[in-house]
Amino acid sequence: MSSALTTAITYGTYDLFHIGHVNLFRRIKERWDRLIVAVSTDEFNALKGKQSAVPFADRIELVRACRYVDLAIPETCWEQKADDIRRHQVQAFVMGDDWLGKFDELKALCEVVYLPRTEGVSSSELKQYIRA
Ligand code: C2G
Repeated sequence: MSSALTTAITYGTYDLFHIGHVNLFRRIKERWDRLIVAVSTDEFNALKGKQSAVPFADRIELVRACRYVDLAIPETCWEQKADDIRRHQVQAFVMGDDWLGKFDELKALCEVVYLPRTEGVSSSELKQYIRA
């Protein structure tokens, strides 16, 4: 009896798509069968106080181009996570551990996992390097 496919979901801006993002996606796919990635729109980024260098239309296409990603959807607000988890029948909500504990309320709906960030790289560090 084959077990049903498992699905994980993660959320982010993914500005200047880099190895830290790819490491996260790859490690998620080592544990779950499908990965859904919700990419913050430019409007939601403004709510998060973030100005991304790369526009949403390109950021979501770059995420879609990643071999570990099965589906990419827009993230338009903080509150959509519970609906996304139900709609996509998600088994795990996964984030890097800079968010440790911040989404534990979702444990009522699915497994909540925080994975170690990749050290030494971030979109903001890349921006500073490019500006230098
Ligand atoms: N990340 C990582 N290692 C890095 C940089 C980022 O593992 N060196 C992870 C973060 O922990 C996060 C994801 O990559 O899980 C996306 O990071 P950002 O694009 O910075 O997204 P963020 O601003 O954290 O938005 O509703 C949740 C928000 O949309 C998260």
